[in-house]
Amino acid sequence: KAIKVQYYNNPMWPGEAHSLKVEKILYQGKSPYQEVLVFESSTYGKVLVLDGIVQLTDKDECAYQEMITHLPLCSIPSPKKGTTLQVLVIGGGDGGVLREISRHNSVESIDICEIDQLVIDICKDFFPHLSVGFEDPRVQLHVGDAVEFLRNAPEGTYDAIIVDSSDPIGPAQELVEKPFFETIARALRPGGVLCNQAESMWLHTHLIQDMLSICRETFKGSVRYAWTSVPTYPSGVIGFLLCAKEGPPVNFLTPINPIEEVEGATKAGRRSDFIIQSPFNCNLYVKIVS
Ligand code: AAT
Repeated sequence: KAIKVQYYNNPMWPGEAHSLKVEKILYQGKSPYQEVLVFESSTYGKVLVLDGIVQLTDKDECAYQEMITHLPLCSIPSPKKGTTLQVLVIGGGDGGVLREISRHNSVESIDICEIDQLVIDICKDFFPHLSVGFEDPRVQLHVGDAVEFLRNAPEGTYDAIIVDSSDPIGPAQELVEKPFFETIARALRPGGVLCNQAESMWLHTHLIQDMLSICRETFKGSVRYAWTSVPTYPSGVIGFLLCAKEGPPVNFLTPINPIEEVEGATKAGRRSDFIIQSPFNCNLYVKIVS
């Protein structure tokens, strides 16, 4: 039996589809926001699907979670003394990004704003090696819409904001629009950084170009596009928009803040050693528009 995910009637990838062989359907349900499906695949382990789109699989989640987390966190200077960095995660209800942030001991607090309680609960049942991220005592969970959360966030608070959100059809629609980026810039402290899930350069060139120009207007520091390979995402590639707010300069090209393991923080996490060893050594940065 095969399950059709990322089917070809989706305007995000017209004319393309992706199939995974299903061993067993483990959960099927509906929240007020989206359809939630978990199945055991024959080659990628368990798979989380929202509204027919793969969000993560056991086998390749590491590449995505590590890149979206360590690209921004390794790009900001480590505080001279103590743990002072304030980080915000948007989306990411599976907990994988929290798991990766928890490896940085320069981080003092981690807010997460996820819209869908069902995603959080289901991942606790089926993806414990990701939801382990919620066990970090620095994590503060806010269940709600990120647009609303950021509108009310105090100005100049966060050192890093990571937008681990779904594609812009459904509850994440407003998360690619200019007003959203403006509220992010407002919530960052000078020199603070944003890392935003930014789709595939093979499929979404226009969306990426629009996001890049919005970000170049909104963030006066550097704005870069990076990508990594995630075989179960459409076209096998996913990108990230990296933006720095005006302030102490950030260039995103050289890692300056190491990943200092926090004792016992993520023991249950599974990681891809090869990426962790040198997140910036591979040819990550692709300039899409000049
Ligand atoms: N780390 C797994 C990858 C994801 S999960 C995206 C999460 O964003 C989902 O849990 C979804 O419920 C949440 N989300 C969507 N809209 C909002 C919103 N407005 N406010 C807060 N959270 C939201 C992303 C996979 C990317 C797939 C690329 N094709």
